[in-house]
Amino acid sequence: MPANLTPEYEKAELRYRQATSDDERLVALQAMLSAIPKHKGTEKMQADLKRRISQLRREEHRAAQSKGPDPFHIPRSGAGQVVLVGPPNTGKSSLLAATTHAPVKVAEYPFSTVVPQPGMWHKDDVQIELVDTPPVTADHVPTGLMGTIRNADVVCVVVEAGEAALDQADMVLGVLSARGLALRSAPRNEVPAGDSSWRPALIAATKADLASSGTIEVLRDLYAVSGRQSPDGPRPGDGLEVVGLSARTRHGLDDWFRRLWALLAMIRVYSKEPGRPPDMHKPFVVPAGATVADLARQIHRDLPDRMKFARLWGHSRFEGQQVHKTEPLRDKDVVEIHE
Ligand SMILES: Nc1nc2c(ncn2[C@@H]2O[C@H](COP(=O)(O)OP(=O)(O)OP(=O)(O)O)[C@@H](O)[C@H]2O)c(=O)[nH]1
Ligand SMILES: [Mg+2]
Repeated sequence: MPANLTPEYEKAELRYRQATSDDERLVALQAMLSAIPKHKGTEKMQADLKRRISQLRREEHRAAQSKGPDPFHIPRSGAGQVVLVGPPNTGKSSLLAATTHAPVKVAEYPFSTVVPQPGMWHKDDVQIELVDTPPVTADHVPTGLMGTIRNADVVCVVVEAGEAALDQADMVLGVLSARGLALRSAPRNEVPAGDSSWRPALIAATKADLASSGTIEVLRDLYAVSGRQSPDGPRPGDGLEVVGLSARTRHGLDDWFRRLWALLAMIRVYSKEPGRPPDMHKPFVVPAGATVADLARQIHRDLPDRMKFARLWGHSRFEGQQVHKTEPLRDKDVVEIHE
């Protein structure tokens, strides 16, 4: 080491050697550069310090860019997004594994899921998005999970059918209610725009293959849609449907889908060209209450203006009845639009 280095430089160099992160290394290198005596004898060292500083800056920049999006932000796709929320080990990931192709980790030990994982559940001719999440406990809600839950269209509380079911459900409902979120088994189209105080929801009691059927009935009685009567007035989960199911035997999965679909408040409508049979494999999925004009808009942006009338098969008085574009549609209607 050249003799003319200052104690200040040497201190900075010591900090560099003992640094445990790139951040600390960068700060130390900058301190070394500013403390080094500026003369011909240290020119090489100065150049070397500058090179190391710019290399570290480049690496930090690259790391910041590759950090990528927030894993707790799950963009919506499909007819609606359902987030599974529950205590550890209740079988949330197993439900995704049973219904989707998502790469989920199922394990005998608790806390096996650490970040949310979406998957598409294709059933009949429609699809809904399920989101598996890391578990919640009375003392811990993973950072970011409330955002995932609020962003979803429907919340499915996943508990184990059995003795612990009631405590598990109460814990989850309590944790959400403490953060300002109530759950109700009412369809999505009843949530007023901009209201984030409640979400459409239901309780799924899993591992029903291990439980006696009575336990699901007890839960159902307690959370019945008519409301739980308690001396303290309504509780956070009053008015919640309960569905019993098993990822292992697949019992109850169809019923679960049907109820989730009802909460999402979507309808499927089939389009048909004049003189041709309808395409019964690819429905248009529109919100409940949508009209013929809404369907037309989904087919082509200009179609609502161009269309003259439609013919309707399904809920109309007679098959092929001529209807106006303001006609509201029902699930499984077949519509033929005439320009
Ligand atoms: N008998 C039975 N076992 C199940 C069922 N569903 C899940 N299990 C078992 O329960 C354990 C936990 O399942 P997971 O799907 O990993 O549970 P999880 O809720 O995702 O757990 P965390 O991610 O830790 O919160 C595993 O050993 C599964 O095999 C079921 O329907 N029946
Ligand atoms: Mg899991």
